[in-house]
Amino acid sequence: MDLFAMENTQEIPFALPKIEGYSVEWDESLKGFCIKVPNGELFYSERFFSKKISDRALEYFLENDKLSLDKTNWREISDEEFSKVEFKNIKWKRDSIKLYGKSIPLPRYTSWYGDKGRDYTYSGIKSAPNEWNKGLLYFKEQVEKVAGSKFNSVLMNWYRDGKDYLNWHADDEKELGRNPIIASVNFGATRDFIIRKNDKSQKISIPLGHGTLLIMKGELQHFWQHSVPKRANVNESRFNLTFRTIL
Ligand SMILES: O=C(O)CCC(=O)C(=O)O
Repeated sequence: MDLFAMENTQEIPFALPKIEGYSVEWDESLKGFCIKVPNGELFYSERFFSKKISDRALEYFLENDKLSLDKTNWREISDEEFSKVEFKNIKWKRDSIKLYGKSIPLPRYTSWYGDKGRDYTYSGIKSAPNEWNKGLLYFKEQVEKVAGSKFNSVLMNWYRDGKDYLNWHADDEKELGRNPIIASVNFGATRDFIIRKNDKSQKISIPLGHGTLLIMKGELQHFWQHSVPKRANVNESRFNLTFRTIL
């Protein structure tokens, strides 16, 4: 018996607007909440992955040829030093976006994995996928069982601490199809994942913690945006994996 998994309670750990169009149901077999919001659906499992697996994930993502996992302050490593570190399992990189003719580095590291040929473009950055590895395939297979969908790619985000963030956007690129199912897996520091209606009339703050799975589906990407805002009190790294299907 996995004692950590039993920490799943049936009390949803975040607030939903108390208005029409919302409903929550605990699914005992999936150990998570099926949530209906206006024009969209979510699935939330707070401790989908055990503590043991989640702790191993943190090591796995950071194993490298130079720096000690627990003693390194990743915020203090310059981009040049970072580019010389060879990570054993994940090919982390710092992308830049073009804004008003200027090249601006993203406030986080990213990495893209997937089936051959499943290139993906977001924020003007075109990424050819790295080849799947054992660890990522393990996570993919676990979330596919719950999502009821097969994924062929994953976008990884590494937020070094609360100063790293992600701006408002929707995952509405045409390669993802009309109503994409997107499975978000999270390890490390808990961060608030905020979703808001496109007209800003409704907002939900969803804590994504060590081992949490969140699935977004239905029409959500057409009617809602999401973001991960800065949090001054967060000093630890957080890793997010969003599994997707590129058509
Ligand atoms: O870090 C997260 O929870 C969100 C990631 C995300 O929305 C994205 O990469 O598009």
